[in-house]
Amino acid sequence: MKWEPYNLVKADRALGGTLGAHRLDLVKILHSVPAARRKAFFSPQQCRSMVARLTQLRALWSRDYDGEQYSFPDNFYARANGRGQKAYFSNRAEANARMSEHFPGERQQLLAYLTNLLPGRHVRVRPGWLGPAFVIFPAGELLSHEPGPVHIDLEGLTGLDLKAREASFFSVICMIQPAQEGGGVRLWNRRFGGTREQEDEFLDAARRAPNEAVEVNYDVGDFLAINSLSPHQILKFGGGRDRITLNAFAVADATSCDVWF
Ligand SMILES: O=C(O)CCC(=O)C(=O)O
Ligand SMILES: [Fe+2]
Repeated sequence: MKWEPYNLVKADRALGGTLGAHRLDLVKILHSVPAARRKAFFSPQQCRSMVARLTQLRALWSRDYDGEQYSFPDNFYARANGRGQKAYFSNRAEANARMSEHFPGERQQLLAYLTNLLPGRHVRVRPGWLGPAFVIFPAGELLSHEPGPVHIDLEGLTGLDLKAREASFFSVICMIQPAQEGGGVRLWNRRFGGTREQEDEFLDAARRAPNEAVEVNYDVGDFLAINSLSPHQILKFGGGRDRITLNAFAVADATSCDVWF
């Protein structure tokens, strides 16, 4: 019943390769285990530097869910669940330009790593969308009182045949500034295979089986990829430090992988 996230570093070493040398296939991995991780993908110095730049850009953060969380430069699912998607798409070119201006190396590093983990596929920012972006959960806000909702990541998958493409959707989280206490993620080893109408029922069943879930903690710089169709939940956190991640969603088929946030 209990499982552990797939260890990308260990697997790569076992294959005798330099990390991510076109030997591992993230899509296949996430078919058999709901999550894969690489510890310290970004160095502590890189993370400190990103936090410093983000802090300077504070005035440009997007306020999502009434201030429960923020994003830089933007967040599709927050728009889709809140103020509407139109602003996301009209803001998209400027948002991508902001990421390229302020975080060019980090964005590239993440896309390059995904390319290594997805042999045979062309990895790109989904045309017309924003690429990887930051999410900030402020200390003392909602997540300090209660965990986030149990959910799967279906936003942005409109029009795709979920059943046929199962397990080729994944969500990437890079921990840039962990919370002082807690703030990990709880994951269930289940995959949604139904239609959107069955989503609530599926999530209720996961909520009723808390003993099945595994908790994954983050250290600074950690990379975690999760199957977007496996239920997950951010755990509450304490302390006076904001929880900051660099995130992306992805859809992959045999030849391509489109990434957005
Ligand atoms: O920040 C995390 O640990 C998970 C984020 C998440 O669930 C999401 O972005 O959909
Ligand atoms: Fe999620």
